[in-house]
Amino acid sequence: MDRPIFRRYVLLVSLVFVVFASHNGIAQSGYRLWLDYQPLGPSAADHYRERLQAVVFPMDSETDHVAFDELSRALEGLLGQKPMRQSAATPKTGLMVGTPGTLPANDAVEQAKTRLPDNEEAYVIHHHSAANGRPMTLILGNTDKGVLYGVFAFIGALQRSEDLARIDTVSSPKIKLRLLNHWDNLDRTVERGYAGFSLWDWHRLPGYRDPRYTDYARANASVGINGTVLNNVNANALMLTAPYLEKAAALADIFRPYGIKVYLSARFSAPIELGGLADADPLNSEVTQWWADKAAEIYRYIPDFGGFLVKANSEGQPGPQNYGRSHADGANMLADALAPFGGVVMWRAFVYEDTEPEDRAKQAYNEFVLLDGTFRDNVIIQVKNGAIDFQPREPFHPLFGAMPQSQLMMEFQITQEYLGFATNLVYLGTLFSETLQADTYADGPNSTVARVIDGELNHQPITAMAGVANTGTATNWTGHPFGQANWYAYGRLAWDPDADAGVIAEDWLRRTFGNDASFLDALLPLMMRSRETVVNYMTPLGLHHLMGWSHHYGPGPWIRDKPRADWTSVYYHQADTNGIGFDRTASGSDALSQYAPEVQAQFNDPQICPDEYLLWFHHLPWDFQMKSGESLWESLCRHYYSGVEEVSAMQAVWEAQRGKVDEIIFREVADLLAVQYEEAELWRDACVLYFQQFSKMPIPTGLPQPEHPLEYYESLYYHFVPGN
Ligand code: BDP
Repeated sequence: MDRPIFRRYVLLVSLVFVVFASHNGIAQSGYRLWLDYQPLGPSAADHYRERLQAVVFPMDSETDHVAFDELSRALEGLLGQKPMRQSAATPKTGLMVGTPGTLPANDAVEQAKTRLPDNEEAYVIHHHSAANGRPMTLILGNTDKGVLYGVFAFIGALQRSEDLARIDTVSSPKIKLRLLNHWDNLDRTVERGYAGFSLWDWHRLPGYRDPRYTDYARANASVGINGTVLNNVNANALMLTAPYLEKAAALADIFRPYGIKVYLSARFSAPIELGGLADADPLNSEVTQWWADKAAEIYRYIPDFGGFLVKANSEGQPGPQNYGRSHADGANMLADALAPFGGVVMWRAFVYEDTEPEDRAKQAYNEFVLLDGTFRDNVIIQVKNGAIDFQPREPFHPLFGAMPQSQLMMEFQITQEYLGFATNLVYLGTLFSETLQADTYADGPNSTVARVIDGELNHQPITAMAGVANTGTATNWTGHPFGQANWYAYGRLAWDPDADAGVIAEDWLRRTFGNDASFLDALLPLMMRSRETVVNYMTPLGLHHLMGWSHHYGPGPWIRDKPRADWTSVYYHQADTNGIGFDRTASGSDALSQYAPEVQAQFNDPQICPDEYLLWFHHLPWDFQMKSGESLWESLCRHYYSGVEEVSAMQAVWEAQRGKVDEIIFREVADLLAVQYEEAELWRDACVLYFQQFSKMPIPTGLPQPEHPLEYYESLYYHFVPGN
C-alpha cells in the first residue's frame, strides 16, 4: 500500500473517530447542562412541530439574536425542525416573540400587553385563540431581556412536554440583582472550588474568547442570573489594573447580550498597592480621588460595569477599621466613586473581630446594626444565610430584619465547602428555601427572610442575591452531575425566593434527564431528602463546624488549639462530660437575644426548640430527654447512623435507574454515591467515637460498632484537598 495514502487514511479514520467520540462525549458528559435539547417523544414532537413551523420574531438587538438562536437550537434538537422566521403572521404562524415595540400591533399582542408586569425583565407567555379558531402563543417582554427570559421559559415548557394550549404564564423577577460570586483567583485556582480550575482563562484573554464563556452566559440567562463577580472576595488588587480590566471587558462583551453584567471584588488597600498612597483611609481625600479615578477608568473599559463586592476587615482582609473608620465609611466612599456611573457596592457582613472576645455568631450583628440607616443608596449589605458560615444547617442570620433602614441582600454558597464537596449528592434548593421561608417577625408574623431581601418589607429599591459559584473547568461544569441542580435552583430562587424547591428540582430533572415518570418518581424524593441526609451524618441536631481543619473535608470534631478558638471544632460543639452544644441563650452567649422575641420563644426553651437547632442554642446533658423519648446521646447516634443508611438507600434508588439515563452519567453518579457512602461512614464513626469519650454511654443496641478505634480516625490526613 502507498504509505502516504495509508497514512492519510489512518489520519482520516482517526479524525472521524475523534470528532465522533468527542461530540458524543460532550453530549453525554453533562456539558450541555439542562440545555441539552434531546429529541422529544413522537407525540409531543408532533404536537409542537406543526404549530411551531413559523415564528414572527423581529430582531432589533444582539439580545434578540441570541434569543432567536436559542429558540432555533432548542426546536432543532427537540423537534428536529428549525423555525422559519417571518415578518408578519401567516396561517402557519403559531408563535410571535418580541416587545410591544417590535411586534406588529394586533389583538393578541394587545391582550398580552395588558398582562405584562411593570419590570424591564418581566415576560408573559400568552396563549391566544384568534377569532378564526387558530391558536397562537406570544412571548412578550417589555424589553429584549424580558424576551430572552420568556424564550428560555418557553423552551423549558417544551422540554417538559407541556401542552401548548397550557403554556401560559406571567413572570417578573422579585430580586433585581441575581449574581454569582466566583471565588476565582487570577492564577485560576478557585477558593472552595471542587470542579477544576477557574473558567476564566486570564492568560489567553482578551485575545482568546473560549466558546465556553458563551455557554456559561446561556446557562445563567436560562435561570435568570444577571450578574457575575469574576474574582475572589479575598481579592488581588491586580484585578483592578488595566491589563485585567481589558480581560474583564472581553468577558463583559460576551455576557452583555445575555443580560449579564460584570462586577469585581475590590481589595480595599488597592490605593496603597496600585496607587502608591501611604494609606487606604476612606476619609483621606487622596484615597477617595484614587477610587473616583479608578471607577472612571473601569467604566471606560466596561460601560455597564455592575459595581464592587468587598470583603473588608474579615479574616485578615484590609478595611476601613484599619484606620479607625466604620464599615459605613468604607462602603460609602466606594459607593460615591461608583454613583456617577450607576454602580453599586455589595459590602459583606461576614466579619468577625481579629481578637475574638465574643461568640462569633454575634459579631456581624454587633458591628452592623449600629450602622443601620447610614449607608448610601447604592450600598447593599451582603449577608450570609447564617451567622457562622454556610453550615449544612444554620438558623437564619439575625441581621435579616434587624436593619430596616438599610438594603440587605442574601449570600448563599452553591459550592459545597461544608457539604461534602463535589463527591456528595446534596440538593441545596431545600436549604436555600428553608432560610428564605424562615420568619424573622421583624414586622409581625410572615416577615420572612424572602420578604426582607425582596424589598417588600422595607421598600428597599435595590434588591439582590448572591450565590458562591460551584462552576469550574470540569467537563460537566460542577464536578458532581447533581451539582448542576444547585446552580439551577439558586438561579430560580434568586428570580423568585418563594418558588417551591420541589418544583424546581423536578423541573431540573426533567430538563436534564427527560420525562420518564418512573425516573422522576424515584429521583425527586431522593433529591428532596438529600440535604437532610448529609446533615444527619455530619452535623445533626444543630451541631456545626466539625469539619477537618482549614480544608473542611471530612470529620474533625477533635480540632483544637488553632490560632483562634473559633477556628476549632471544640469551640462549636463544647462537648464535655456534662453534655454537648453551644449555649446561646441568656445563660450562655445570649446570641439568641439578637432575634425578635417570637423567634426567641421558638428556640429559648430546650423542651420546645426544634431538634434541628437544639445544640445550636443549648448545651445539654447527655441524658437530656428528647421529644422522641430517647436520650440526647441515643438520638445523636441514631441521626448519625440513619444518615449513613439513607446514603445506602440513595445508592439503591440510583442503581434501579440503569438504562434510564446516559451510561456515562449513570456510572459517574453510582461511583460518587459509593464514595459518599464511605465518607458518610467515616463521619458517623469518627463523630460517634469522639463524642462517646464524653458521654461514656454505649452505642444503642442493634447499631454496628465502628470498625476502628478513635485514634485511627484522628490519624487520617488528607493531602492536597482541593479548594484550599
Ligand atoms: C469561608 C471560607 C473562606 C472564605 C470565607 C468568606 O472558608 O474560604 O474566604 O468564608 O466567605 O467559608 O469570606
